Amino acid sequence: MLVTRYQYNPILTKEDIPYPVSTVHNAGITTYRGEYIMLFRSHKMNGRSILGLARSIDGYHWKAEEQPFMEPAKKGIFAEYEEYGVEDPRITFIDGEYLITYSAYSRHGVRVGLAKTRDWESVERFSLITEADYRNVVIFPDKFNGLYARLDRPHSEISPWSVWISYSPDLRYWGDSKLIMRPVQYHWDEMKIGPGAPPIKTDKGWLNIYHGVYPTMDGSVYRLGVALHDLNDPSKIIGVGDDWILQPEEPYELTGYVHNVVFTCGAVPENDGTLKIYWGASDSVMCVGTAKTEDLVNLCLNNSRSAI
Ligand code: BMA
Repeated sequence: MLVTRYQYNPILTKEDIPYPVSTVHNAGITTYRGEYIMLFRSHKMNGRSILGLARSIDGYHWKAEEQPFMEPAKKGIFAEYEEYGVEDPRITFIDGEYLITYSAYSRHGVRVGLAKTRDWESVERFSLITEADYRNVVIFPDKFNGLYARLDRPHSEISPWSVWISYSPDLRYWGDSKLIMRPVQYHWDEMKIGPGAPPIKTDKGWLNIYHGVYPTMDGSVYRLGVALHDLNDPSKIIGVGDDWILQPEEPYELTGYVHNVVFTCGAVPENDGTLKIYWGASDSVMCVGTAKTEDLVNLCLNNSRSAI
């Protein structure tokens, strides 16, 4: 088994949140001044999503803040595009700032917003960095030839939903987009794939933990897999692990608001060569597990399927 579940999962549920919510799921993760920070999504009782903040000393025991961290904006351009909610945040630390990318839902579709914080007290919206319809933007924590790079997942009517890469000089204007990874037919990720955790640097390449979806007679099954990108040119994929690394198996993953879902928005590399991988289970609760980074890299190198 590549990912070992924490024995006391789930680690954060709606019962732990001081304000009324019906779920706690799909959280971005980072560290700040010796603490772990979790930016989690919650459905309010009207079914629209907000983002809450929780802190932890060890990555396993969490305490949620008294108030939500980000709710749909009330004015300006962001208000128009966040009307239906803010969802699925990812966090990247680069140049002294934490970048938060999140899905912004509105009557115009789903696009991705970028907000910034330095201290996890205040947050500033920076730009809406995609048009509709996009989700799952993860920004690399390094630049390449002076440019920021991101993976994302546009929606398409005529092609299975796939992973693309784009670049930016300033985080606002993005271009040189290219499709780099597609679902594989009659495979666990055949229906659609999307970036999960912001890429993690290893000595063999950038580790990309992504989600893949398979359609069944009983609905979709969300699993996690891994791909390895070239260290200097992240548009080059060295290998994509043929097998999933995590699938819904525990009761809280098999049943809940949306059954059969494990969905990651973040992982934390530790000094001992392990990763703490965080995932939302059944769009209802938050979970954590550990994996050896080397094992995940080896899956991409030694048991690989084609990227395109
Ligand atoms: C996706 C997104 C995720 C969610 C998943 C399973 O399309 O909406 O936020 O976890 O479906 O419901």
